[in-house]
Amino acid sequence: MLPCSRAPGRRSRPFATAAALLVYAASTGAAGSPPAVPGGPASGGPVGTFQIVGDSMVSAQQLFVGTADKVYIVDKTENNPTQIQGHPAWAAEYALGSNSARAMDVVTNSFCAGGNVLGNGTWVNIGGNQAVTTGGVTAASQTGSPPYNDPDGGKSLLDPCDDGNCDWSLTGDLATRRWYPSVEALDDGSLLIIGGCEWGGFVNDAAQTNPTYEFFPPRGNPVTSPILTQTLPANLYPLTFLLPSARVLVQTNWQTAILDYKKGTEYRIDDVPDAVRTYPASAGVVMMPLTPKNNWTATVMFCGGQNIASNRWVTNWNIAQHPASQSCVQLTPDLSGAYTHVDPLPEGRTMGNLILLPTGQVVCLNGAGTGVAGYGNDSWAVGWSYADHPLLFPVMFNGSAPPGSQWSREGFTPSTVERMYHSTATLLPDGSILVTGSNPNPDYNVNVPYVTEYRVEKFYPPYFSSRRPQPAGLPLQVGYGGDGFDVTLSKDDLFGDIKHIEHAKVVVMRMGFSTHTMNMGQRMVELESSYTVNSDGSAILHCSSLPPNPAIFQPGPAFIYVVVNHVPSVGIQIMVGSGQIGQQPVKPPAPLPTSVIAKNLVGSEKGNASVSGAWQANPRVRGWTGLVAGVVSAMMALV
Ligand SMILES: *[C@@H]1O[C@H](CO)[C@@H](O)[C@H](O)[C@H]1NC(C)=O
Ligand SMILES: *[C@@H]1O[C@H](CO)[C@@H](O)[C@H](O)[C@H]1NC(C)=O
Ligand SMILES: *[C@@H]1O[C@H](CO)[C@@H](O)[C@H](O)[C@H]1NC(C)=O
Ligand SMILES: *[C@@H]1O[C@H](CO)[C@@H](O)[C@H](O)[C@H]1NC(C)=O
Ligand SMILES: *[C@@H]1O[C@H](CO)[C@@H](O)[C@H](O)[C@H]1NC(C)=O
Ligand SMILES: [Cu+2]
Repeated sequence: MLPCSRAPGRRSRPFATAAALLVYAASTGAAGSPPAVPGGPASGGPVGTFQIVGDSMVSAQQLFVGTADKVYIVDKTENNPTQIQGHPAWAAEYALGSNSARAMDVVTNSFCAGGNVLGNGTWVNIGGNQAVTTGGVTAASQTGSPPYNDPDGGKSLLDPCDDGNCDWSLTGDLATRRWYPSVEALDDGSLLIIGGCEWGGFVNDAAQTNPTYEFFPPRGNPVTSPILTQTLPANLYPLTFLLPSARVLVQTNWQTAILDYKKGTEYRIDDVPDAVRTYPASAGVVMMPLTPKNNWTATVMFCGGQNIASNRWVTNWNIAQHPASQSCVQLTPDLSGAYTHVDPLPEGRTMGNLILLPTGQVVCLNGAGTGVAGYGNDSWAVGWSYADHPLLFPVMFNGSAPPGSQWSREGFTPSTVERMYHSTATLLPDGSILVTGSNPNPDYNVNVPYVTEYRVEKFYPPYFSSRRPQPAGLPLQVGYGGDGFDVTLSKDDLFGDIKHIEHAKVVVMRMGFSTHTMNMGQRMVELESSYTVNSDGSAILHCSSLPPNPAIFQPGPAFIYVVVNHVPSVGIQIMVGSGQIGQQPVKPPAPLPTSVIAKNLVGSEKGNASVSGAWQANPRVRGWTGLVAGVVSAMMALV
């Protein structure tokens, strides 16, 4: 079986040579100016459909939403027809407003890099492959030689921007070479960089594994992570999540550990059941919403993947036709080391991204029914692809629904574009899902069953049939504890019915860095809130800041949405925390006012049974014990 990128002559360099950190010279840190109508209208295609909206210019192996209008796309070194600086382009800036792309110069080979955003707003692309020539074969020169002139990216740290002409730049070196590293943001806005191998390949092996973690900004020598020394070969791109306890969940191959990176210690919890979830088995993985109701406790969900024993990854058998797993499991590591099953996927899936919506539902899309990530020239490969039977139908998970009905594709229609290895997906500010990429080939190739794909699609979740709430008063910065803020919702924003205030919520979301079926950093927190309903049927949502713990939601850029009646506003970009890397200011949360409803609406048709019946059950309203009479008297003072 051939490696993901063939690299004859690999290991020609010693272990400790440089890997680059590329930074997109980005000023993405500052929150941009808000749109004229905060959270303005959204437009899209019919609900539940995919629409092809543009061309990515390069193959979208990695991407992230950098600003309200710009998605940054990063490819590997390959022969894309678009040229820049005398070589093919391997990166692009995609403008959502105009659905147009601009080529960018990415300065090292970012093949199978990881990425995430720092607490100061700078996005970093980390690690990569050696310089290559045609067909992904290692180049003669590691500092750049024709035809691709692509310096070694093994230690690259790259960073982007939004001024319309900036490029990626090299901001530093890692201590060790990393291909397929994972990158997790920490509670001080710095990054944990973990795992990978030195020279690439389909799976890891003892001769080139890098079973360590390091930090950016650097904090000294890499530290060995025992789980990474015990999980060969399917332990590239370990699945990592910072937990509210400020420890990191590390799931890789069949094993699971909790890493206390502050102490340099880790311990094991249960093995994951049913299937390998890491690359190349490539399950979908997502942290479920952190909410007041669940006390901001983290539950991570893993869906799909492949049931393949560790000794079967390097034998030559037709892995491309091996059926993928349907299993879907959850883990709440700060409470328990045991996995629990939720409803299985309707069909087995490998490489199915799990994308969180502002409503708290999760959409699974992309991927295939058989095989795994990776590619090679094996006789059984489909073209070069190690996966087959593309799955074009998205499916949505509703964690509140009873067992047996958690997954649904009601009202959805399938895509027409196959999204195999090296495809990507991300939530957009308007609540649609951007889907692009797919290139299970060593170089640009349109003469195979699974081609190098440039088509960009959007998928429109159910709320695209509704008018969007247009909240006023959303902040551009949200801190940890201290004073909150008030958001005004018009009667129209409440869909003309004050009963919708009861479940209205404000959520802070980070879309993450999408690559290899992961969205590194993807996370959503619901803020605590209470409300005042005015006599004219409009309302004010009183919102707390984020909980006073940056490990619940790391500092850095994010998007904020107001969700009413299962319909989100259009998200606006905010800065979470101080905007600086370092210990974040944390204050005790200011108490929220008691929820009140204007007297004229209490007992009215709309404010009557539907609202009053729910008051006492509302877990978000601190200290609320009053009955209707109490509410009415409190209202007198306010309205
Ligand atoms: C964020 O911090 C990194 C690491 O110190 C630095 O390279 C980058 O320039 C900083 N970005 C901003 C916007 O200050
Ligand atoms: C919520 O979680 C915090 C720790 O993050 C804990 O101290 C507190 O007791 C929990 N509250 C409840 C009601 O479980
Ligand atoms: C597959 O790749 C190997 C290693 O590069 C090469 O030796 C072999 O000739 C290739 N086989 C085919 C059928 O292309
Ligand atoms: C999710 O499930 C709950 C419980 O069945 C239901 O009330 C709610 O409407 C569902 N949400 C969506 C968006 O389907
Ligand atoms: C309000 O609720 C009461 C008690 O359930 C009911 O008798 C009354 O008809 C309701 N009023 C309106 C306007 O619906
Ligand atoms: Cu890859």
